[in-house]
Amino acid sequence: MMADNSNKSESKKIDELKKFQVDYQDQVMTTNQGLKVNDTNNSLKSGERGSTLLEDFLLREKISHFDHERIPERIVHARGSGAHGYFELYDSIEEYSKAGIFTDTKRKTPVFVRFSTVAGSKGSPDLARDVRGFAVKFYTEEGTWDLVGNNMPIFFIQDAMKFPDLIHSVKPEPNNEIPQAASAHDTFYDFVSRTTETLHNHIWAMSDRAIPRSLRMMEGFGIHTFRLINKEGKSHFVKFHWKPTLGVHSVTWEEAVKINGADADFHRRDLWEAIDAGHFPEWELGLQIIPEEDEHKYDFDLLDPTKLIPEEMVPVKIVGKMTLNRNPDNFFAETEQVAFLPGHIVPGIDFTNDPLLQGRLFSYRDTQLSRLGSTNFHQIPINKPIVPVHNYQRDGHMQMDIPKGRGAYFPNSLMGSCPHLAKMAEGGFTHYEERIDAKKIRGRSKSFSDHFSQPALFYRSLSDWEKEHVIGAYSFELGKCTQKYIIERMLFMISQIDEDLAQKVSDNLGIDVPSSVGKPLNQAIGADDTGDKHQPEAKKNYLEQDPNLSQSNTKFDSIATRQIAILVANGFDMDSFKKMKDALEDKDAMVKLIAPTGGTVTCSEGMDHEVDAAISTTESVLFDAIYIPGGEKSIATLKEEGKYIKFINETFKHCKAIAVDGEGEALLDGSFVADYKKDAAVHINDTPSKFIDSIAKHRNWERRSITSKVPV
Ligand code: HDE
Repeated sequence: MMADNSNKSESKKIDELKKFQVDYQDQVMTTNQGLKVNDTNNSLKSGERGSTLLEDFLLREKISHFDHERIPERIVHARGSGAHGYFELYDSIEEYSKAGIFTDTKRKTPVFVRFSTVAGSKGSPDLARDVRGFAVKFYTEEGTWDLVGNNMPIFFIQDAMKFPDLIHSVKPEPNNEIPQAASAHDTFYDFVSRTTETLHNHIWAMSDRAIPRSLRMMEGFGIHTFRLINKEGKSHFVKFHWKPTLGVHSVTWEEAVKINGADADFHRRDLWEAIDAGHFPEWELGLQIIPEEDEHKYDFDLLDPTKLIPEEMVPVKIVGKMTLNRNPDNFFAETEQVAFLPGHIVPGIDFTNDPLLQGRLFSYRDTQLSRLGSTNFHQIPINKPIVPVHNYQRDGHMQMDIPKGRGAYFPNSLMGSCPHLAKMAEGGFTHYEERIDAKKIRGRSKSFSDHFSQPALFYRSLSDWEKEHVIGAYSFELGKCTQKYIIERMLFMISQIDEDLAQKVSDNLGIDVPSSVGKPLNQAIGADDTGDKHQPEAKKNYLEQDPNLSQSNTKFDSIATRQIAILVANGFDMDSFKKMKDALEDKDAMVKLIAPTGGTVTCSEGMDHEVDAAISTTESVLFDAIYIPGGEKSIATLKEEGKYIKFINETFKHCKAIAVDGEGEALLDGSFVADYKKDAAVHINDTPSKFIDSIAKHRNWERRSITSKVPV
């Protein structure tokens, strides 16, 4: 019998082949000089068993190119995944910005996006507890605009000057290069516990935001306050937000640890497969717009990148949508060589004096010079603007253009001063004329001294299950530190955010929260020598909660692209299987058949179905839910293999949905779930729509009081 889903994969294979045949049709292999090559397997030797000859220019070219294939990885954000797409504007916002991308609703602006982790090396696993980079390159008709953000709305430090310290503390320790892609170690907590401004971003990093379910299910933020400038030259402050249409979802820490072993490329693969399958990831672009007059209206400084503007105070105005619809053709040429610079802006957008942003304006150009090796990095295809580039810059390593004419200076008469300056009507960039009347100082505004109010607001805004995850994360991370005084200092810092939180972490660690009674805070943390001129201020409470900060209030209306494992063996019941599979696929879920071996598996109607993974090659943590159809013979086979019980128990432990039909229930009976069949996300002979609702809810957190007992 013909395999049920083999037709699909066969035609995909043909499409793939066609794609490459078209691209490479009639191409003969050549050297880099265009010389045709007829042997690339054997070097030139003095006789069949003789030594290799120095003369072998083919060998030398091939090996030498290979020897130089690597470029330095990014010092931060080394591990990343990219995709192409486009941005569309819903309605013009010309009252705020004159940028074409914000005024022309007919445009489809091409974009390239690179998501990343921060601390790990290029080959580190995707599910590290870490901030995610969210960098977008807009190839606009007025030049390239890079919005180089993160998936958290605030940053660890307030001034660029501290960035090397922050990064040195979180990177593997310099003596033994341990640990890889992990913040859970002494040096990081030594720094964080003495640098109170880090605490806000740090508590976000302890939350589920740091372990996304998918890169497609996380928010993005420009972090800094920028400016929008309209055609009258009027400025408004703005914060940029990306809101994923699939909602914001995460895995648990326990899953993250296991996913890193089961599939270190989990996020990269997920992004690639979703785009490949035509489920294009989407984010809406939102703006928080603040009139210049309101600059000093808030309890925090708009220039302080460790502060967010609660959406409860300034709502996010949705202005457009970004869709990622094409995977890169070549990882190195595109994702590795893409160079984002916060300094790439277009008329209608401008900077503020945020001291972190100001430092970034220097760093990114500088870093490209050592990574890409040439000041001509903008000529690499992925970095090339879509508009023509004309100026008098010349030469440099790897110059790709051949500029014509004698005049490489401006003004010139020999070439009629061409290229000439842009007139205002042609859209030349002008800086916002900000009034400055100040003393030159090396210091920081006192308005940056409140370090506890917003971490406390964040924690208060979380639901109970999210708070439990934060407590677990602090406990895990500090539990990995070896120096008791660092742990104590950190516990003290946490107690400044929330005493109950600190107490719970302290209980888990078996280390008391130290008291600071009567001491100024800097002395209490032994930070008198940090050089910080201001005491961190006492915590304020200007907003009790912001529901937008909790993932409990995200979207739960879709199962699109969720991975559903169907556990089957020969003889599985075709009726119930087909009903469920069709219903899931109808809602755009990705259904995977897991069987005792690879190859095919035969259903009750004698049809062969292509297996997606043998049970020995996969793990439950790679799926969002499981379904077990009936079929006496199938279930009898599954019962013989202990890993299915592990699969079920783990799925239950991680609060995911489980559905079984007919004899499938018997497999549950051997598992921990046997006693919890009434659980809201355990479906026995239920309709597919009930199962679908449970998957859309992402997790059944109600279950979590018993999950620690599950023996996996
Ligand atoms: Fe970066 N950052 N950063 N950063 N950053 C880099 O530039 C830096 C900061 C962010 O996918 C580097 O091309 C300094 C904030 C992303 O290619 C480097 C400071 C935010 C990416 C650099 C910051 C970011 C980078 C390394 C403090 C969120 C990856 C490679 C002043 C708004 C971009 C490179 C990609 C990469 C410096 C702080 C986001 C070294 C000095 C805040 C998403 O130039």
